[in-house]
Amino acid sequence: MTPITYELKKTCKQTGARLGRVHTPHGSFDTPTFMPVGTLATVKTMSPEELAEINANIILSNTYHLWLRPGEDIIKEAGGLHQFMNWNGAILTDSGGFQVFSLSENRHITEEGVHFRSHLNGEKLFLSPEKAIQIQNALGSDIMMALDECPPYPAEYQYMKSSVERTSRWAERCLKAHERKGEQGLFGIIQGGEYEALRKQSARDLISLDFPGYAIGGLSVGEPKDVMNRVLEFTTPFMPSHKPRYLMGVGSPDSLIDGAIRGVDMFDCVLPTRIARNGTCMTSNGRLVVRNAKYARDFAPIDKNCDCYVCKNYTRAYIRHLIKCNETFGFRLTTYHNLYFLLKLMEQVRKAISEDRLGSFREEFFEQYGFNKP
Ligand code: PRF
Ligand code: ZN
Repeated sequence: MTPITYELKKTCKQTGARLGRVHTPHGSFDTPTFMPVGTLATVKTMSPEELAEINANIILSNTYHLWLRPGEDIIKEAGGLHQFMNWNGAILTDSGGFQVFSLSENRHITEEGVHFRSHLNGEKLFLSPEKAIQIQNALGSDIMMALDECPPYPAEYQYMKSSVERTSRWAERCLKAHERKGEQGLFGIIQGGEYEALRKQSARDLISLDFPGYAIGGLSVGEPKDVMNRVLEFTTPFMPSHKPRYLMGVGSPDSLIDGAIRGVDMFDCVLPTRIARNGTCMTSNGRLVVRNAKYARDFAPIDKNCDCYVCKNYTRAYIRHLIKCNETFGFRLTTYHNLYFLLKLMEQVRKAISEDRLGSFREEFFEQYGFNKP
């Protein structure tokens, strides 16, 4: 029934990381992969043609934002989100739960759903599991996400337990409300914070509902890196090996590698695109703040080891100048490079898995990126 399937190709003998392929109604993609974020039906500054050029094959968009603007009815009328934005690759939409918790004021959670005010005009709104699915059915994304609650870090065990239980009940309601089961896949989201027993309970509840894929939510919410790694280490073994595993909101190069090593297949994050618009680039030698004065007369590319369109044609000095002057083209260049860098990193990760050397790749990458420095 579900149009989303996962093929496990092999696991890395050195680390246990998974090499796989996910099939969707809008093409297939190799995993582990990174999904660029296109919140408002655009990956900021990038055309769909440019996304295709850097080998992005799945992007993420947001139910919450598209519901508020332009409204899912308009997107449905356009023929769905793919047609509306002219993107023919796969699209995953987040359910809106997390955005409501992070963006809106005066939110109030009940068993029915979450009451809150629009971050745009203060209008009173209500998002329920049924509503989140109705909007995503109208958008026509390939992968939809169930409505969940992502509690802040740290949260008390008792609060987290009742939250996990509600998220499970909401997941069941999402599944019941889903009206396009043959065309769109719905993923469940495992919560439970840092508590192993709750992650286990959450995974068990959701697995009994038989989703075509599972996400790990509630991480990268302010906890230290070693907590995230530990949670991943005990959570992924609770997840089925024949379905994709998606770690939500994670996109720093070190966390992508460390997540893959713990069995994660999909990641998304605004990090590469957001820092790009602030003049920060990801390079093989770590972050480079190209707006800094020291690059004013630096006519080298952003990353001498990068073979992207930007690094082949433009200098640090030029890009710095554009960004200092708030010129749109500057943001396009840094965004293009950062996304290229992360997608290329994931390609290197997949190659390392196929050759059973992801552990060695991690060591080399961390050394060069500067993560091993005290
Ligand atoms: N839930 C949902 N979306 C998310 C998260 C979550 O927990 C996170 C956590 N980092 C990012 N995006 N629905
Ligand atoms: Zn580059």
